[in-house]
Amino acid sequence: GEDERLAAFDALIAADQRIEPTDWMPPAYRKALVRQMSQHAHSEIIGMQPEGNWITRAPSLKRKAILMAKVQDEAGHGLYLYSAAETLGTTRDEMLDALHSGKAKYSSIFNYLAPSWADMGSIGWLVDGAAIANQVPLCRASYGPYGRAMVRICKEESFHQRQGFEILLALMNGTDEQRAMAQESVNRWYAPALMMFGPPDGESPNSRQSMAWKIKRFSNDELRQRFVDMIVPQAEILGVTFPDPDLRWNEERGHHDFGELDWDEFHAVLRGNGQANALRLAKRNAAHAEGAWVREAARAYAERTATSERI
Ligand code: FAQ
Repeated sequence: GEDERLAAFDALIAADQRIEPTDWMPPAYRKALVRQMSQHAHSEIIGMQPEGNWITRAPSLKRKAILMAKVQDEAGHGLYLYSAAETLGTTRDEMLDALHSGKAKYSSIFNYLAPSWADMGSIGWLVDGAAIANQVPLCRASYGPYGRAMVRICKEESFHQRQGFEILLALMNGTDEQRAMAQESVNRWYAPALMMFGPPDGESPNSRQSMAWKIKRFSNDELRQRFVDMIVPQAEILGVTFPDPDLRWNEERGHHDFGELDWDEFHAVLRGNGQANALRLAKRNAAHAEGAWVREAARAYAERTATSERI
């Protein structure tokens, strides 16, 4: 009966075993996963835009090739995540409709504009850096298909972060103007990157249950702290500073203290009032419409191969 199935599920979670698509799971667990995984997939797909926009203007053939590979990786991450979410019984069309109609959330970070080349460095270093800090623990998420998708995604993110750091390092070793460009960009991305981890623990309605289910392994604030501790020494190597007068090492805590973030801005971005919400959604909808012929062709091919033995 229901009680036995719930007990079996709880026992799997308690034993740090994985829940697989064919296992029974509480409807709320399924719903929480669809929510997080679809938002995550959307973030990867929308996240292609700020960098995709720079491919034609990358300053060298090498930078162009790297950027193309990175944006392509992001498309791949979105596809693994949509596939993993589909194992929970939601369809790709349902998820995409929610994105295209503006109903679905995706990461706040992609609603900021990326007007300078140095932003390609900051996105790689800080945005992918935050993504890694958040996603490495997700490799151990209790839902099998999600955790397994995260393993490969994290490997690729790690390459992405290094390439971003290397863009900034090149600029910081360049002219005064290039150094200023790097610093100006870091100034803009620092706080939004910290907000990627989500609201403070006291205002995070989903955290407690997600941690009990071992979807999340650490709280938003724990991961944000870990990220700050990671990037401060990296900033020193680069020679950039962060725009936070309260940022300093706290010997007693063994961590860096940092200033309060502007959560009003975060909520405004989530409500659709960020710099680029409308732009991102319009571009995504246009890309989907322009891709209609590809979906049609794929469907026709699938139908044909289903009714013939061999093409
Ligand atoms: N933006 O109760 P919590 C990438 C929402 S990395 C927008 O704390 P939870 C790589 C949250 O959904 C970015 N919304 O929620 C890349 C919830 O609303 P809901 C993607 C946010 O789930 C790099 C409400 O606020 N990574 O794409 C944000 O326990 C470069 C209350 O929050 C992931 O999605 C936010 N920043 O914790 C690609 C990682 N924060 O759903 C291209 C997986 C919170 O109840 C270029 N996700 N909200 O309506 C997670 O780890 C979690 O979902 C959190 C939020 C940590 C994001």
